[in-house]
Parts: sequence; C-alpha cells; structure tokens
Amino acid sequence: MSAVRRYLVAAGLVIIIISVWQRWGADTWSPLATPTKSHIQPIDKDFFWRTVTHQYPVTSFRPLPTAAVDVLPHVQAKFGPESADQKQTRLTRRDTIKRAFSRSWKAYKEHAWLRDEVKPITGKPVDTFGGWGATLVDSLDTLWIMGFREEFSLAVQAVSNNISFRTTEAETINVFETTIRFLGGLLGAYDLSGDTRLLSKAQDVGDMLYKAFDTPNHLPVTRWDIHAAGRGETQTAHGNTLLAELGSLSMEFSRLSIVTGNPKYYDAVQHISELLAASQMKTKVPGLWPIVVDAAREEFDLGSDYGLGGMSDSTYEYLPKMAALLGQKTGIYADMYLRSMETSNRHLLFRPMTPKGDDILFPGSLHASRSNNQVSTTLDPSAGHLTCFVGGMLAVGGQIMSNKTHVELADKVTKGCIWAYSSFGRGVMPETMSLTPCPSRSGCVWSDSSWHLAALSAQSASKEDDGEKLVEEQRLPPSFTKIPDARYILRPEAVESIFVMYRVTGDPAWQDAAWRMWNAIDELTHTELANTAVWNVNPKHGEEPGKADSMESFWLGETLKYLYLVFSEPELVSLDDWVFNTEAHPFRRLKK
Ligand code: DMJ
Repeated sequence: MSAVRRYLVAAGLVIIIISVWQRWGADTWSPLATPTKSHIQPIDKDFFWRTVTHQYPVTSFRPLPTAAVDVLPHVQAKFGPESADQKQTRLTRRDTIKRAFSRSWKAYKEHAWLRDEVKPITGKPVDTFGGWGATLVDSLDTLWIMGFREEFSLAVQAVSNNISFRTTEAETINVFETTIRFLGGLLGAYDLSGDTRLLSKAQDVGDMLYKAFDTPNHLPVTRWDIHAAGRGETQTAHGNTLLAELGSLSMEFSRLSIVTGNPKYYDAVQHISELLAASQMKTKVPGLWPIVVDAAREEFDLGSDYGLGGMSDSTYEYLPKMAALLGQKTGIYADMYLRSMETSNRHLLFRPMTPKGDDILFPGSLHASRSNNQVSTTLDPSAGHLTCFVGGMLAVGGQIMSNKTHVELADKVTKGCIWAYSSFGRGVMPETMSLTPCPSRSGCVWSDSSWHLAALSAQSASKEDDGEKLVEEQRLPPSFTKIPDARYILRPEAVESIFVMYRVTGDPAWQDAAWRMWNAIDELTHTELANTAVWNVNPKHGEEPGKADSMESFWLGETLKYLYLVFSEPELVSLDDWVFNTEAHPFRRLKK
C-alpha cells in the first residue's frame, strides 16, 4: 500500500470511529466521567458590568493559589462490596428520588421556564432572586449528576441564550444569594460538564457582583442597589451586615478565579477572610463572630449574639470547605475553622433531655454581655433546620484536619436532627424550636416536671402556671419547649449532613435514615405538580399542615441532589475530589 493510500485508510478509520462515537458513545453517558475541558470561550468584552467604571479600583491582587499546598487526608470511607439485595434497595430508592426531581423539574419547565421559581400548587411563576431563572441555574448540576443529559443540554442552551445578568427588575439584589445560587450553580455545572458557555455566564455574574465590592474599603454592599451601582453612584458597605452574607462568598469567588486565571475575585474575598481571621479572637466569645457585623467600619467584634444557625451559618461552613477547595491543611481557613469549633464545642453544643436519653447534640445560640471588663454569656437551647448543616461541616472538617473528635460530634449533631424529625407525628422537624437542655453533656434522666418547667420558662410564663397543660395545648413533643416557626420549607440541611455522614463512614444506617426522612417529607409536601413548603409540621388533630404554594430553588438544587447522592455509588461526586458550596454545587478541589 502506498503511503498516500495508507494515510487515506487511516483517516477514514478515524472518521468512522468519531462518527460511531458521536452516534452511540455520546449517549452511553457515564456521570462518573469528567470530560476534558475545551479552551475557555472568549467572554463578551462589551458586557455592561465589564465596562462600568470602578470608583475604587483595586490595583494589585493577592496571588492566586493554583495548586494545593498539602495532600489532605481522605474524606470518604473505604466502601466494602454491597450484596445484590442491598444494591437493589439502594437503586429503587435512588430512582424514586430521580422521579421526584423529574416531576418538580417538569413543573418548573412547563409553568415557569426562565423565571426564578414555580409555585407548586397553582403553577404560577414567581421571581424571588432577580428574575434570572434561579431554579434553572440551581438545577443544572443536579440534571448532570442524575444523568438527564438532554435536559441538561437544553437547560445550558437556555441559560446561555436567554439569561442576561445585565440588569433586573428587582430593586435590590442579595449578593450572597446571587453568589451561592447563580455563580455557584454555573461554576458547579461547569466543573462537572466542562461546557464553557457556563463559564462565560459565570464570569458575567462574577463581574456584576464584583461591582458590589466597589466601596472605599472594598467590602461588598450585601443588600445591593444594583441600579444605583449601574448609574455610577458612590456606594459604601453597610454598618449592619449579616455574618453569613459577608463570610460565605469565598468559595465561589475563589473557584471563579481559579478557573478563569483572573485573581481579582479571589483577592476580593480573601480580603474579607483576612479581616475575619484578625478579629476572631477579639470578640465577646473568642472563636466566634457576632451574627451582625459592621462592614462599613470593618468592626467584626462588637455584637452580642452568636450562633451557627441562620444569618451566620455558611461563614463557618466555608472555613473547612475553603481548606478543602484550596488543599491547605494549615493557614487562615484551617486556623479559623479549628478555633471556631473549639469554642462551639465548649459553649454552643448542648445535649437535650429526651425520654430515651439519646446521646445527641444541638448547636444552641449565645447572648454575651460585657460589664466591668467581664463577659457573661447565656445559652439559648434552641435550634432549627438551618443548624442541621453543622453535622456535615464537622464531618468534612474532622476528616481533612484528622480530628476524630469533630467526626464524633458530627455523628451526634446529625443524629440530633434525625431525632427531631422523628419526634413529630408527620416525621418532619420545624424551621425553629427550643428544647430542654440537660445540665451536662454526660446526659440526664427524663423528668416530665423539668420539661414542663422549661417550657414555661421558654415561653416567659410564670412558674406557677400549668406547664403540662401548656405543652399539651401546643402539642409539643417531649423535650420541645417552644416552636416559634412551625414551617418546613423543603430545606436540605438534615439530609445534607446525613449524606456527608454516609460518605464519611460508609454506614448504610445513614441511608435508612435518609429514606425515612424522604418518605415523611414527600408525604407532607407532595402536590399534584411538585412539592411545596408547608406552614405547620405539627398541626392539631384533624387539621392540615397548610400548603404554602412555594418551592424554593434549593429543593431541586440541594435537597433532592443530596438525597439522590445518598443512594448513588459513593464515587459519584466523591468528597475526595469535590467540595460542595452551601447551595450544594460541587466544585473541583485543587490537588497537589
Ligand atoms: C440555601 O440557600 C443554602 O443552603 C443556605 O446556606 C441556607 N439556606 C438555604 C437552604 O436552606
């Protein structure tokens, strides 16, 4: 055969192989395979937020980490083989969750496409987060993970062609929510799929949000008048800023810098982290930051209320996760994490008195006051759905920091949420609640009268009142002393921690707990179209929980994703390679 003929035959073979692959290979898709990333799609230089003038431009940036500093210990357990029966049960459960996702996705697609949310009873569309398709963007990586390949392509096309971050009809923008849902959603889906259209959209969101940092001290305006910013008006960070809204931008901005090679986003959030690190031991409760901080004056140590729940939660969550993302076993993130958990362990975690003496823990909150240079603190033995992420955080942190105590605490905190779910007739815990604490973590013997007294005190009633009648009238389960907010709004935190505990221990008992939770949640929230938030997880006998006709994007972005992953092969989005942002979007970890 002549050289030319040999060449033509070889070229023909290559063409045949490529077309067969395109026809068949592309459809025999494996969610475990990560495609090679193609070159970065050029960004639109004329996109408004890239052309707008910055009044306080940053001229030199902190150097961007491009590789891990340390080889971190494994997060995931070594999983043994599963029996045929176990596998069948697991796959049946997994497919149930997949069908539930499919139902809610279909409702969104048919009734609220490109809008933020669909109302799961009336099917009406609603815009709650800027009108940029929050459910669409939040669901991208779940579509990918669950193997809905065609839906994924369609969704990416819609995001790429029809969602513009140029402006919004909303008056103000919540920078934190926009970061975790939109920027996080686009980056997670990009990291999984390698589709560069997602990266260029992520850069659009990043450049829009970067303008919120255009303040004299370069700290962001967290509730942001985007229109005034677009008109070039001067802006300053706010005196009253929620800790979570300031401290949990770090993962998304860092990942954006890493994948684009542009250090400016990382620099902006690293500045916040350095300020947090500098103030951490100067607060009234050293190790923790107050829930409200002054971003205008850069004073992070003055407030009096401390806790790990709503308004501060993800700032703590991001400490070990930044260490995992950047591959740093030491440094400011590891230090801040270890200090904050040391204090939380000593001052926040409490054991409730329960009829069976369960060895469980909850993170309460603290009120601190200073007089004559002495600080006194009072523990509020309350908790809520938003504190249920703590188990997952301690499990990830404990593994990467080789801290066994943290993993043991994670077990007890996660079991606390499981216990709280199972304490209610409908099997779902409320948004917030107060409990009867044991005097010490070693436990205490159940006593009806102590519970009744604790309920009177939690509700500021007189000790002389009838505590038994009060708990009965309010249908409070044993140990519960108050339910300030009885809703369940489809939140993920309890299943999130169960997912992490399952991956960290390999113990199938966590899968059973997730399955019980799923059944209770679906039973309580199921609608003809999808699933809905409910007003009351603890209704009176004969009354209904009250369906709220609301389905936030985290139902598809987080709750169903974590449930699906609990019943998937443990290598699917392994925690040894990936780290989830607070909206359950997986980012690829830097490796050495
Ligand atoms: C999500 O948007 C995030 O998990 C956030 O950190 C807390 N609230 C919701 C879910 O409950």
